[in-house]
Amino acid sequence: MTEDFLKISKFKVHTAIIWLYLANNIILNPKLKRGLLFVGIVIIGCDKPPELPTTPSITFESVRFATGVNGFDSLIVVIGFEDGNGDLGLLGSENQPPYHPYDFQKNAQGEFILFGDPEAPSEFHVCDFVTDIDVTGDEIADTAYIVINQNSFNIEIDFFLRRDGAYEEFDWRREFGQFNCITFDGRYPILNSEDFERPLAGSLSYSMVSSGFLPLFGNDTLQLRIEIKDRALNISNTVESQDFVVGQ
Ligand SMILES: [Ca+2]
Repeated sequence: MTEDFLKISKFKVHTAIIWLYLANNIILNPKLKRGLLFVGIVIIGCDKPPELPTTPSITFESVRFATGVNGFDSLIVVIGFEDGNGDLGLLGSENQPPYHPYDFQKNAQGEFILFGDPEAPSEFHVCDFVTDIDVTGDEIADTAYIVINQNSFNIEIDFFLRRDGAYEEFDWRREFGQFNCITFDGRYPILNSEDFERPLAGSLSYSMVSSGFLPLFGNDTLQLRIEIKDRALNISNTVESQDFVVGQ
């Protein structure tokens, strides 16, 4: 939080601590076990608004690996955030545009593209297709080509492996897409506790649970890159974690 913000926060300040378990929207590889995203938030909101941009801005605070029971380990990242109009957070039930999960892809004739069509990826990845759906109306189950709508998430977490001094992205969706569509992109909940726009600032703790961190990464050097969106789809700056090793 900036010094200016602290000065302004002499106005009536609401502080709330909310701990929420969110049903995640991750489809985890069964071998990696299913987990929950755990989001903890400390919010400071002001009725008399400081002049903050309406696009969210974030800072990296910490990342921590914690071993759990039965192999369910946690990677907990904490970021600081501020947003001038506080339109932060999505409900899990908000699946209407622009927050819908994916877009069907259509060809030049406006027809749905199905698996096997020349316009579709030739290799099957779960992230690229919806199966058992009758999109053509002929009562035949289709496998239709889709593109995931990144606006269905309001927090994006990208994993990078450091190898030979360079960072390479570890793309969960591509690594396991032949089996399951895995991502640690997700949703944090509505943060504004009042029914009017106001500046918000605070910390957001985002926990990713998986039994795959140690087997996949062991002594590799990892870095996370994180960004968030507000409800108007304004995208924050991207922050980077420090390098860390889950196996140490
Ligand atoms: Ca905003």
